[in-house]
Amino acid sequence: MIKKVLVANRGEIAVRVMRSCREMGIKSVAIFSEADRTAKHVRYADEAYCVGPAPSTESYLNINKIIDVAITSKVDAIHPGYGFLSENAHFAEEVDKAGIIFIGPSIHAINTMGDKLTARQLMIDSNVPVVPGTKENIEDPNKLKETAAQIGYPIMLKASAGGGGKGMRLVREEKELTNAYEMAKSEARSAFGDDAVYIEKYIEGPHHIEFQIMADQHGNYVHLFERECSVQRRHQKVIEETPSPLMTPELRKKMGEQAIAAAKSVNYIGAGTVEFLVDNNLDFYFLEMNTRLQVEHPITERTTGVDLVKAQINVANGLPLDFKQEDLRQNGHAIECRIYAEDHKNNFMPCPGVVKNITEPMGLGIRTDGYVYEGYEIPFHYDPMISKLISWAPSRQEAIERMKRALYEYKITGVKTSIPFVSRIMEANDFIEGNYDTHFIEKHMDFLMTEEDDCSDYCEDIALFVAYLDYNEKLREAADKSNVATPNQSAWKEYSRRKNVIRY
Ligand code: MV4
Repeated sequence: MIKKVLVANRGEIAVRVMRSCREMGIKSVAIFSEADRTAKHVRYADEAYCVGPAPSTESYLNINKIIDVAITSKVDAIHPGYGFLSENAHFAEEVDKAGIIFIGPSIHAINTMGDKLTARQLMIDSNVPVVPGTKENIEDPNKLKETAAQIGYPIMLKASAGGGGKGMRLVREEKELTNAYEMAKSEARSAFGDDAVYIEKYIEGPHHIEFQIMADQHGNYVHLFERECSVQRRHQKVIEETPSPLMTPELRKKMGEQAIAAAKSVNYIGAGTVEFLVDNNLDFYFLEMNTRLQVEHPITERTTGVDLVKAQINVANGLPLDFKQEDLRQNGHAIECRIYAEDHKNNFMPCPGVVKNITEPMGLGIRTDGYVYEGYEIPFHYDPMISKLISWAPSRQEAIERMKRALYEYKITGVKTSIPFVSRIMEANDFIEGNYDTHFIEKHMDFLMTEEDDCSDYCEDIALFVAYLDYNEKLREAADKSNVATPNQSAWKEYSRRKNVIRY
């Protein structure tokens, strides 16, 4: 049985994993870079070891060093979190060779799903719908035109080694084809060292809907329903919610079955996510499978009641899943807003720096998974996501209202954050009506960039002003009685009036 886990990650996900370990009576070991000595995951863990300098290639991606630490600290297992080494088959192999449990799927599953052409072929063989297109690497430029014409424009060129939007090119007409093909190929070659490229029919205005799956070592497979992830900007998710406003019970059943079929085709074990594109006719197509725990897993946890990290550890221990498909229900509605340290008014530039004040939202139906604290310096070396705010309520409308309330309570000073940007999304009619697809952010950019002149940043100041005015009133009364000059209230009055808070 696993008694000690090394978490090969940093930030909010490292803390998230350690929290479940603590609840399970499992000791946790942190690794950290020289830029992360004071990081929250280091403080939270039972033990912590430095694995190298700040750049992740020398620390969080340093396989040999991480395995050294795992051996020295005598852990039974390694949890990779998301990003970094989480989908690196070579790492999983090295962990295995060291006699340590990798909390994740098999090397075979990581490799198969990591190569998009192999995954596509496997889905075709398993009768899981894929986007119409080619099954092979397009090597002959002469065949390129012919194949593209057969599929019909617009088409997409995709790098087999890509995924998540990397090495992708949209081609609307034949005259753009050759150039786009060369670009996609050379981009793939330099980014992945693999220039295999294939063609798919382009799906206009699709939804990105993914299914959470969970499998144990005894052949039990379940899905934990969908997450709607269409609110993205440049392939970075911004908001996720479950259930999807687009979903019907029939579609959910069909997609859930196909997600399980996709997982079964690689004998998947543990937590995984099957991504689909869904078009306007509600036809759906397998896109890729992510062989890790995902950033947005908490919305699934909130609606199903399943602790996914705990389930991952139980599966790694060889235990059977302690729930069956028919036990699972989607209870209410959950929304996640990703909070980035970035300046959306300056082209979404990352904004690392020292956090001066932080007040996190609390109360009914709210969860925050974060890691920054007052005085903490967000390093510029890593992902700028600093927390995830999750709201839950019985209905979607109430979950939105609750999210707005929580965003109002959320105060971070010292660095710019995406709190105003996501707050604005919660006020957009198309979002409120559930009427959106993957083009939502670009379509509503003007609206999202315009903040209303709200006073939430000044609330605590305003409370002080009210107290001051009371005090001033007493001074005035005293002054009237004693015939001395009256204190001047006009500056305070003007401030309050402009902020539209206190009316006289
Ligand atoms: C597509 C597509 C339309 N048609 N494939 C982007 C991320 C990568 N996983 C696949 N992506 C897309 N593939 C075909 N055949 C549109 C996208 C896409 C997208 C997908 C999901 C979420 C946001 C997106 C934003 C732009 C494009």
